[in-house]
Parts: sequence; structure tokens; C-alpha cells
Amino acid sequence: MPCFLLFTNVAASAIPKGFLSETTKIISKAIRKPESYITVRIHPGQMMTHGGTTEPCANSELQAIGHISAEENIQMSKEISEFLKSKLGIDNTSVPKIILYQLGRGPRCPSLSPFAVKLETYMRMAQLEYTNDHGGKYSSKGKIPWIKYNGEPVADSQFCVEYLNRKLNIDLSSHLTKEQRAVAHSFRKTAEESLHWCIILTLMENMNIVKVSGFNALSVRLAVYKYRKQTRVHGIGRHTNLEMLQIMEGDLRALSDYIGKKTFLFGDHPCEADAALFGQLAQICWQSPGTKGEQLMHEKFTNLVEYCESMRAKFWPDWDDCITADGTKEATK
Ligand SMILES: N[C@@H](CCC(=O)N[C@@H](CS)C(=O)NCC(=O)O)C(=O)O
Repeated sequence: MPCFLLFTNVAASAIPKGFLSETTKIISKAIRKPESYITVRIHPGQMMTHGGTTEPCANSELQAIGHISAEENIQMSKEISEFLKSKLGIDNTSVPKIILYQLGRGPRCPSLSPFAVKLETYMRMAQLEYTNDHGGKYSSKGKIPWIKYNGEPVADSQFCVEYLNRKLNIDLSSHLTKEQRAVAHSFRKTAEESLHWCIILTLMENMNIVKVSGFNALSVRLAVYKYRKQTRVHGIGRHTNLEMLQIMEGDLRALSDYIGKKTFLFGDHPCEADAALFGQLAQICWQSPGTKGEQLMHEKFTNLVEYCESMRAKFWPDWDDCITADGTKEATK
């Protein structure tokens, strides 16, 4: 039987009349179970604090057997928070301040950095409030993107995701089995540690898209020099172009075969890894014009184009406001 537990420092005498029955209604609606099944246990007058203040605060737990998707979970938490705010004056859901540091908007994708697209997509999937800082400030690790969470810096897109997951109790992959999580992990690694370097190498064969990105000629030349060095250290830059393309095609084929006719990596519900895959694939799909990668995707792996379109439609309804259309306009978002 579903049970909703609420621990609060609000005194029993300050709990409004009808609170138990109203809470039952909210929970019943949220988990789509009849009110008669639901238990609500309120623990008022607790010795507790949020953020070290004496303001009213609460901690709740919903015990319910059955599947609640990540999206439903986010929606439900919002509804419960709003209810607690209106009834008990509890606002310990005070929105954390998240600043996402990135490079500026891209010509055909919201960033030239696949990792920035990944992180921003993840924030959107988790329905987080964030502010972009496009000042091009690098992290302590010399990379972009990174975040500040209530003033605390976190570097590396995946560490940012995992940090936010921990801080805000987010699990966009809650609908996956352990085995699926392992597959998701491996595909993310394929996309970020292998395919990513092929994207860079193919892009360096055709720099037009970088040239319309607003960077001056010197910084473009420096970036090319840096990336040539990085790809050599990685090892992928030591292969012939043909061999590198073979690697790229292999990665794309594995992704294409696995996704097949599914909308997202594991079906109709996107998971955390979809943000990372989208970050990389969107670059090939839209922001690598005239490259072999673009040709491969649009001719051989068309389901990956459809995949990108589904992700874009679901999480980026404002896509056009977040791109510069080859540097012909300012991105307004
Ligand atoms: N593992 C890092 C990779 C980030 C990354 O490679 N960012 C690139 C831009 S796409 C960068 O900052 N490159 C600058 C450099 O390597 O000097 C992450 O997930 O955030």
C-alpha cells in the first residue's frame, strides 16, 4: 500500500484542518491510485532545519510499489512542493543557483561543444533552472563546459551530471535495468571517448562551420594546433584518414543498430545517456556540413537523424533561438 511520510518542524497545532485528506488527494492523483489505498503519516514538531535556518522545512518520502518514471517523479515532486508551500509555508525547495559555463551559441547547434549540448540537454531533461554564462571561461581543468552550483564549481560534464544527481536526487535512468544502465554507460563512452575525436578530426577537414562561429582567425588556428596535438596523444590522430573514418562508421553503426526503430536509446522514455549521445550526434547531424560524418549519418544511418530530431523536438523547442544560423543572427537565448 502506498504510504506518504512527511517530517516537518512545523508544530502539530499549525497544521491546517483537512491537511491529511488533502494530502491523500494529492498523492492519489500523483500516483494514480485510489485514495482508499493511501496512507499519509505526518510527523510534525520535528527538530529539523534546512540550510541552518529556523524557517519551516520538511522532508518527505513516498513509498509506492510500481513504476514511476523519471519525468513523473519530477512532476510529482513539483506538485508536492507547491502543495506544502501553500499549506504549511514550507519553501525549502528554494531553487539552487546553477550557472552553466560554456562557449557561446553555435551556428547550427546550441554550442560547438558537444559536451555543452549534453549538459544543457541534461538540465532540460531534469527540468532544472539554470543560467548560461557564455563568457568562454574555462574550468579548473582547462575545459568547457562546467557549472557553479550555489557558488561551488564542478568541472567535467559527466561529473556535473553526477553531482547534480546527488544534490537534487535526480535519476533520469530510473526506468532502466542494471543491464541497460551498463549498456548506456558503454554507449556514452563510445560516443564521448571515441566518436567525439572522429567528429573533431572530420571537422578539421572542413573548418567553414568553425569560421562562421564568431571566433577570430588566430584562435581558430590555435584550436586546430591544440586539437591536432590532443588527437595524436589520444592515438586516434595517428591513423590515416581512412582508418579514422572506419572507426567513426563502426561507432555510428553500433549506435544505429542498437537504437534501431526506437525513439530513444531504450525506447519511448529518454534516459541520462541520451543527453550525452545527443550532444555528440547533433554535431554530426547538423553542425558538420560537408564532412564524411554528416554524409554517413544522412545516407547510411538515417535512424540516428530521426533520433536527433526526436531529442531536439522534446528538449529543445527553442532550438532556433539558441543558434546563430551560421553567424547570420544573434542567438536570443
Ligand atoms: N570530459 C570533458 C570533455 C570536455 C571537452 O573536451 N571540452 C572541449 C570543448 S568540446 C574543451 O574544452 N577543449 C579545450 C581544450 O581541450 O583545451 C567533459 O565531459 O566535460
